[in-house]
Amino acid sequence: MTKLFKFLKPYTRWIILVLALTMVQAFSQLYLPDLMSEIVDKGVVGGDINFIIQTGLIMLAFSVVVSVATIIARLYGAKTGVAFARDLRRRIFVKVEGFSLHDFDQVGTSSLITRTTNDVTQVQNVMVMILTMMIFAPMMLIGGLIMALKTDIALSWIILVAAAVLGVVIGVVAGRGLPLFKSIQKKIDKVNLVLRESLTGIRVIRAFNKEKFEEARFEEANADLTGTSIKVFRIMSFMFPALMLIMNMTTVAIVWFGAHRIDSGAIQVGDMMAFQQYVMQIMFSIMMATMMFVMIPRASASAERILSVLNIENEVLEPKKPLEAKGSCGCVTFNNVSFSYKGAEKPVLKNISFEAKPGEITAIIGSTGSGKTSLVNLIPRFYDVSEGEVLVDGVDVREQGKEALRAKVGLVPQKISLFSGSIKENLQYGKSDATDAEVLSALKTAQASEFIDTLEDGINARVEQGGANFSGGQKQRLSIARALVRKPEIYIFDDSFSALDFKTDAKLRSALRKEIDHATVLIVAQRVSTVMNADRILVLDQGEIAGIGTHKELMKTCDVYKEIVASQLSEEELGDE
Ligand code: TTP
Ligand code: MG
Repeated sequence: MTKLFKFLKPYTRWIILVLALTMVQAFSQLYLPDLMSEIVDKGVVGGDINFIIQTGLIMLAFSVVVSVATIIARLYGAKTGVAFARDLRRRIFVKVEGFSLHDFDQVGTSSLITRTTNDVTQVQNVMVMILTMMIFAPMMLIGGLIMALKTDIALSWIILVAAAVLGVVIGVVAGRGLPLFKSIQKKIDKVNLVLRESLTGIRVIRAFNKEKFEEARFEEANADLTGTSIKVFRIMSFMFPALMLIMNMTTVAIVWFGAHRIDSGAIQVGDMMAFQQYVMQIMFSIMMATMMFVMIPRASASAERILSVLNIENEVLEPKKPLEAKGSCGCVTFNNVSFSYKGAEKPVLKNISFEAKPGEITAIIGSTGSGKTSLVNLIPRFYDVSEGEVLVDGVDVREQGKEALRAKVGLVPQKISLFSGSIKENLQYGKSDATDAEVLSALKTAQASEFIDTLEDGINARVEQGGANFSGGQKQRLSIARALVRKPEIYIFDDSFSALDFKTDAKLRSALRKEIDHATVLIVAQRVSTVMNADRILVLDQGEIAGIGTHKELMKTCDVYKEIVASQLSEEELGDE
């Protein structure tokens, strides 16, 4: 928790203001019982009506000061806490945006969401409490003690007894409640996880008739959270009445023993009343401190969860001095690249060396799981290589600025993601200032014009979240158009033609050839027909290169390739070649 305090720095001025106002508030409140005791002793007992009115007016003025100070202090305390939470959320978001894909897996998406929302709110609430109460309570405690002792030392044993009883009650309650508070956050995570999975997987759940199963799973997580929360509140509900009881017993004790002191002439009636008010202030500040004890551990659990996100060392670091690649032709070179996912036993890619040049199409083919996606993900540096190097324009990708590097790459990922908005907005993800003409031309090359012409709103038609209102092949073409609009030097198509029928596939590739003849093109595919005409075909087999060459060359030399071909093409098609 304390580690998060450094993020409060921009609000130092507000915090100083809150501190100053809290001091005014505390001093005024501590002075009030003193004035009141004078009214009782000198005014009421002495029968001096003018004194009562005068002192009464002073008390009124102090009360107004207290109220105004309290309102302003609370306002700025709350403002600080809320602004602090906003900054935290922003930090987490920016941090997460810079995550490598592996970092995401480490924390989990639903937990990231809980941490950015619920956990930050917990911390915010405590921060507001600290600013509005935590400073006030100790001041009142110490001030109240001094004033009470000044009023009557002989009665002060009552404070000791009351504080001891209070301490025991608080200790018991906090000891039982705190561990539960910590586990609540984890249970919220779990509810979020189940909810998220069932929302995103709703189609599969329906198709497999798993609604009941999912309901049961949600019910379990939900009941777990509810059970723990009820336990916590049950313990806490015991706390308040217990505290009230202690307070009231203390009052009775003061009146009882104070009456004896008055009787023997040791103190006056006003003194006893003032003493009683000071004791109440002391007890009240102890109660406030207790609330903090309850809230802080819960918030620390949240703070830890937030910090663990903020402290993740980004694996894919921005170089200190980014090198500018000389010239920008778009050459991609792999030199002896090996790569393994973190925690995996075997490397996914071993000793990969090849070169993809501008104006050429380099195709990558291989069975599923052979590492094709992993290979192309190394080019925009989603991951860093374990051994060897990946060069773009002759410079290691680790030496280049991430933004500059990625600006050179137009990626059509295997798993397509479209965003909610219009078609045009989605394409402008590739190039933010793309004009309608550019958008239309990219859609034409991607063979998407036909189906877009049938839409009423054309390129302004709506795209639902994740592109849910388009077919698989339509989404692929939109995703291709998004990369085309960018006009990068390097195009990467990761299995981007798989959902297209053969005719559209062929038409699209011939349009691409014309449109992007200057660029470096990498095509990942499963279909031999897609890669046959490439200038260079890379055959991947379990992460290793089984052969490199043109279709003709590979047919002679590479067994793995021959097998793939044999499984796909009929004899006549082969005869054409
Ligand atoms: P991929 O590189 O995804 O294999 P692929 O693209 O050739 O397969 P497909 O044709 O089906 O798209 O995966 C290679 C191996 O790496 C596979 O065993 C799974 C593993 N892997 C991970 O461990 N973590 C990951 O994030 C990915 C993408 C793959
Ligand atoms: Mg793949």
